[in-house]
Amino acid sequence: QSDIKSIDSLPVKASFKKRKADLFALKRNSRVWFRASEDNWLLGVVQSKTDAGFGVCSSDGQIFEVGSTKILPANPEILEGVDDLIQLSYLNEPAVLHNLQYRYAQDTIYTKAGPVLIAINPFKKIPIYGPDYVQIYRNERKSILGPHVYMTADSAYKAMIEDEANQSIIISGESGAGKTETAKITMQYLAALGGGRGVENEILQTNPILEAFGNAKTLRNDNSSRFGKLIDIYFDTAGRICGAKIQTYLLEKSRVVQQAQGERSYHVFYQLCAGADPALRARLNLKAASEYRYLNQSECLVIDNINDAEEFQSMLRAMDVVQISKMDQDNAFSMLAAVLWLGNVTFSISDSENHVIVDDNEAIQSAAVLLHCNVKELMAALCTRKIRTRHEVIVQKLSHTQASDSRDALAKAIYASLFDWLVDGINKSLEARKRQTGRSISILDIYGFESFKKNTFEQLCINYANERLQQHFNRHLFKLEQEGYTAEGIDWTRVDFVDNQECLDLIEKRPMGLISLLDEECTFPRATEETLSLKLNKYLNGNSCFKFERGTTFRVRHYAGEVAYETVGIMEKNRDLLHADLLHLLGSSECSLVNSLAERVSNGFRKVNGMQTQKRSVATKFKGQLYKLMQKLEGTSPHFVRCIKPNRFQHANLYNNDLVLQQLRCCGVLEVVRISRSGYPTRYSHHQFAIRLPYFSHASVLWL
Ligand code: AOV
Ligand code: MG
Repeated sequence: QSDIKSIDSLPVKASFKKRKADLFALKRNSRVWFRASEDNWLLGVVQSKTDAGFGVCSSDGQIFEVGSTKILPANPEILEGVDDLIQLSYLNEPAVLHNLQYRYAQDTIYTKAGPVLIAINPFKKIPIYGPDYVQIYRNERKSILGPHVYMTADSAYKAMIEDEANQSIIISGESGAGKTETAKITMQYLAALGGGRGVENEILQTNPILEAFGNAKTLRNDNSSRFGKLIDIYFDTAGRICGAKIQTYLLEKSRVVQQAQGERSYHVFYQLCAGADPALRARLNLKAASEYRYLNQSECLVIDNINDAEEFQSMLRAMDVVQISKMDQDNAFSMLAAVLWLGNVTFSISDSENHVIVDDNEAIQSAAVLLHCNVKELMAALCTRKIRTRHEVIVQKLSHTQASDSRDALAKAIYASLFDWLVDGINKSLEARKRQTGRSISILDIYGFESFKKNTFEQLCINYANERLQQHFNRHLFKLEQEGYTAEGIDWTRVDFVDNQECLDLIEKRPMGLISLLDEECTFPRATEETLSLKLNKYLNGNSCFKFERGTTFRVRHYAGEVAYETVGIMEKNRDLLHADLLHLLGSSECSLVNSLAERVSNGFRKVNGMQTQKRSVATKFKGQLYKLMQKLEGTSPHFVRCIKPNRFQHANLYNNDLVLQQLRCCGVLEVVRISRSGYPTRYSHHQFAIRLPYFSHASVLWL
């Protein structure tokens, strides 16, 4: 973290001058923050000025000698726990932290930071949601209650109607900080505006479905989103919701076949195993979750306080509401069971060259039945590979590793295409039915920044997405704001901020960025993790955001901290190959869902030498998706919500100052407060202003 600039140094010159003036103003009995030890700030009262600094009395009556670099003015008591950090007279780190902690201790989890809403995860139910609260925020009595996501949702709604412009609510924060919950609360508010019974309810019910299929327990969050999601909510001329559309981003498919110890695969598998009724169980030949290797390998089958069987019932009800037919539901469950049985498929060595054959057992039989394909053909497709030369077709036998990989590739392809199929089905149901105004509010909830002990391709993609989002935040709140002042010739002291362009360049610049180099290496059949590491080291070592560590590890300095990535498995995940034989097999299935899944998979592929190769690598495709996402967001008026995680243990009533500070520092919220405080609260062109005049409140008109 040492590389990330402390807010006290921003902006360098102004703050230095201001600091000196602040210190000079400290008198006997001034309230101050002083640093008793590293990063531990205490509140005290100045007793005396000394040559070296100050004599300070702490709140428990102890006297400290404090050097002048370790003391900061504290806000008067009357400013204790203000609604908006802008109101603080002194905007130093201890003051901001104290204000947030003071509020958090009273279960006031929302605080404004200028234009940004800060939401600190309470990790417990707080009674500030539901119809009564919706009414309050809707009826403009929000000033009684203070900041809330309802307030943000309401501002977006009003701005959409009044300015006739599309809006976006962009929710960011680390993994486990509360983005998905916040997104749901926002959706609830917007749904409540329309009465909440028709399409509004369908929109809300997409959440339990998508969470079942796209969320999983990780070491950071019991309900971690493993895909990104943008939902556009459309409104009709009466200002009511008339439909919605969901776009998803890069699902972490490796999780289907492998998870870190203590993590789980997607919730829906455990839900199905625990909650299926006897008839479904019999049809799928379903066993307990502990019987499936894809689920038992990580030694974590249950989540505290979660009943998978009950969740399954809620999910079924949600599928009914969203009008996914019973037949489609049944077919989807067959696919899930097929994936689980595939995971139990085993191989035995069949000859002296260590080639394998598939063991003929319950696993392969069940998988074939569920996929509606011929078991002999499935066995052949898993342990051999047909290679077509110009004159003949050669059947190549596979080694144990190759066969296991092709089995896992099949399972991943089925699951990922099932997920896309489900999203398409949901979108069909949500299609706008009434006449639209073309106006929408989009809510963005992606996977948050992640740093584990071991990080690989998935974390690189997730953190890259967060890096992009951070730039969008910076652009809006710093660049555009300051450019606006400069363009209008307004006298203005620049506020510096931590620009993350360099890190983005490192990842996406062509031809020498991480993604380009990775893609290039992926085209060499003989490339290994070592050759990839060498290549990255050769071309990227000069970049200040990149550090080659040793062997197959490299480090990237992200805006939110440094992360060590391993190249192990990165190329396979980026290539994401599925052998043509397996694809043919799915295509030949008698089940229309399996056929359509095969079609989805093959759309992303092209054929090279009998091998299905991705048209574009996974990372490049993701880059394109993110680019489109940003373009779309650029066309909306953004509302930012920053979720903050108060502790690493998902515990209620536990507030770790350092952790909060680190998140505030790296996301630039404090600089935003500085800018907004010195900037102008509203800006309109003369023309806009003249048109909007009737909307202005009395106060604004008087001011005019
Ligand atoms: P995330 O979306 O930011 O992480 P979640 O929204 O899943 O985080 O929140 C994690 C957990 O925190 C939830 O399961 C709740 O238990 C709790 N929580 C969050 N917000 C609230 C709230 N407003 N009230 C009560 N509990 C809350 V990730 O998807 O891992 O980046 O990928
Ligand atoms: Mg989430």
